[in-house]
Amino acid sequence: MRIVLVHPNYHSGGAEIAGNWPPAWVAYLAGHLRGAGFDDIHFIDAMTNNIPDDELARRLAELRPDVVGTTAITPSIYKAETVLKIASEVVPDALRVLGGIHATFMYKQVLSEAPWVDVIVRGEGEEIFRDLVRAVAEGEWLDKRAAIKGLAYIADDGKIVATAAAATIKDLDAIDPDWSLLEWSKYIYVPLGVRVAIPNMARGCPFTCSFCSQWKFWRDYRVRDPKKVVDEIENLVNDLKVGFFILADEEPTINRKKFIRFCEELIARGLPDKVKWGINTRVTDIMRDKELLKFYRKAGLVHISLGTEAAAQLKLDRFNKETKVFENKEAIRLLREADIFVEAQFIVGLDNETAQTLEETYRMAWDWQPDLANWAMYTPWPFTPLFKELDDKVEIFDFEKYNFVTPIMKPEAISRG
Ligand code: B12
Ligand code: SF4
Repeated sequence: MRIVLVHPNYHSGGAEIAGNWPPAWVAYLAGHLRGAGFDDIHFIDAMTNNIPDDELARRLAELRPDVVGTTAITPSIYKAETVLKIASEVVPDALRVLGGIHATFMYKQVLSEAPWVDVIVRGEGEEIFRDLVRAVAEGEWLDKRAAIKGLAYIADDGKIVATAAAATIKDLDAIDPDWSLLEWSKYIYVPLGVRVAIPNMARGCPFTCSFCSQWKFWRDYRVRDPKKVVDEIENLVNDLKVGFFILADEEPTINRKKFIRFCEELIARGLPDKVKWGINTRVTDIMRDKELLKFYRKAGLVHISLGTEAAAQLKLDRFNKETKVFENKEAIRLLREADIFVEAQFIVGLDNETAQTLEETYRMAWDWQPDLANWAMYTPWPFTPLFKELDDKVEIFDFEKYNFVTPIMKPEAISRG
């Protein structure tokens, strides 16, 4: 039973300037499959290796898989569909599987425009994919598919079927990721010149910011046992020579007790001398943990990306972001004082954006003095309530451009250049 996972060759600029990043989805799915007895797993990172379609076709034909799986965020959906189109041409007997956030919510559209996709895994992938692969191995895929939760596919009568949603994974500690499939010399974090990994400690987010896709995707908030996460990091450092990691988590700090345990465990094992790390988090957690910032730094935390989201309070309210402008400035000051590099994220280009609000945001960013200001174009994911609310203000429907770099909607008072 041979499984080939492919990361599609999509590029957008932005975060990629900091280096080549390893795909966590591959490590987590492969680890779980191995635990279930499937160990003939291969990985092709078409993104990092910039693999053209003809070369991908050649590699797939050579590997002759039974299952081909690929992933998609919204902007990479067409490239992911192409991966499976190529598979349908060169290894037509392999089952073609698509997972990830975009297809989870947009399965009807995806199956309509790419009917060669055999099945979509909706939501958190480990358990659903394991059940699916088992059914394929037993030769009972077609008979069993209606009974496997969390799938979408085109049934024999041509109708699109979505099976019941699968429960979220209750015991995240049962997942033992396998990072060994990756070609480690390729994943370098440019600012430090070291190998980089993206382990995942917490899934989900207890907040419901209206522009965000993540809380909807993972549903309930869960945190792994910090000791097990540090075991994983120790292996990444000692066996695979990783020198920097970011937690893949939306919100790693909201469970303060577990985050502190995580830091204590890193310190107890002497890891901060060998590996530095970064997280995304919220301003409110930084304010709550004022007294702990130096301790976090001692544990190796050197980079925090803050979802300040928008500098004007008006925008914050619109986003349901429970935070206040003055807190943003103070959080940045506290982090810099603790010697932690602060990246502040700003979203620009909302419908009420004007030349004046842009200027104000820029001045405020300058006043706050983060180490790095990250300017993202406001991007309404097509499956969020805000997308529907914006209605005809959304001008671009080519999802490949939904990458925070291209303006998707036109603010009323600004014209397209
Ligand atoms: C790490 C990361 C990156 C890394 C990517 C590393 C890599 N090679 O994968 C870097 C820094 C390069 C990056 C870049 C970008 N990113 Co990014 N990134 C993230 C981040 C922080 C974590 C993703 C992650 O690893 N999660 C952990 C894994 C385990 O979860 P997962 O990928 O969802 O996989 C699970 C399921 O989805 C499912 N699954 C996924 N794939 C498959 C496939 C199969 C076959 C199956 C069965 C199941 C399955 O099972 C997995 C296990 O449960 C998320 C935010 C977040 N906290 O999630 C944003 C996020 C994914 N990024 C996003 C975006 C928009 C981008 C950029 C376009 C931004 C930019 N311009 O820089 C680029 C695009 C780069 C590219 N070429 O694809 C958005 C996507 C939103 C959306 N609705 O599509 C997110 C959600 C951030 C956000 N604020 O909204 N990103
Ligand atoms: S806090 Fe962050 S991850 Fe959570 S819903 Fe808001 S933007 Fe999304």
